[in-house]
Amino acid sequence: MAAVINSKDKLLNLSTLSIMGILNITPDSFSDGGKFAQIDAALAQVEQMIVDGASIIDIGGESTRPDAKEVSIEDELARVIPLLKAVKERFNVVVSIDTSKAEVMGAAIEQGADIINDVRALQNNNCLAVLAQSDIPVCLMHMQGLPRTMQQQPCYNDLINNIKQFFEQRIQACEQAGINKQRLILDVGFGFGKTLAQNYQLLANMKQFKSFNLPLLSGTSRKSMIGNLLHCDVQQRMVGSIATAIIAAQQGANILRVHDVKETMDAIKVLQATVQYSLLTEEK
Ligand code: 7PJ
Repeated sequence: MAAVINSKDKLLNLSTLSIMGILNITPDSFSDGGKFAQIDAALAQVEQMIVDGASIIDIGGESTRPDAKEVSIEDELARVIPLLKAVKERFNVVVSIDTSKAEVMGAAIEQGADIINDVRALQNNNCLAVLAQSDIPVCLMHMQGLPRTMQQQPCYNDLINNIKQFFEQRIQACEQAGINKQRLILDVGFGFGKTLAQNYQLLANMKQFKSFNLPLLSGTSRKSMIGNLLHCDVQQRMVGSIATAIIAAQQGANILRVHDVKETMDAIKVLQATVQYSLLTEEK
């Protein structure tokens, strides 16, 4: 297992769990009028997430909700790059950029991004080539279909093995393009072309993906797999999200991508204390 992943000057120690805090940027956040105020608000959110225990900040400028409009390259660059620059100037934190566009990846790498997080696993044009030019880690996420239609009829003949096959193919494509396997992080992609049952089947079986000997990222925070189970809207999903985070951690997840950093960290500390103090008991 790659316990330590090297991202330029920073070492992310993945033998313990890392919390990746999600930085919300709303589509109209960066309309000219509000630009500086919005960046200030985002920086305040980043600072709070760092204080609360996040070691990675995930910045994304494209919504992958089924009803979301496509975002142009120009708009995505305008949303992400100034914020990335501002965060890198102000904080010494690992910054991940959630994008599927090669142009955004390239610009982000130039501006000091530490991780590229791609829900399309570098399948879009030129993404492999852009990443091959750098040496930063990349998260490859599994998605069946595309955001607009992915939830219509998710279909697998063998959920776990189909996703394993996808990872095998993407790892191979990366290696062929010149991206070392040791740079890769895997993510089963909760909510991306999966039914409620399939999402929970994946959560229960996350350990199986440890067979790749790569770090695993888990992103369940506030998703429909919680809302549809608990029949609650997005503001009421924190407790359910934390429950999934704990299960993912027990299943061997190395990075938890979450909105509620402080609350998730509290729950993780309880889990870690339990694991640590369980060693005081000798097995009979
Ligand atoms: C994920 C993501 C995820 C990774 C989003 C949302 C949708 N990146 N970006 N994994 N989800 N790696 O947060 O609800 O699950 S956007």
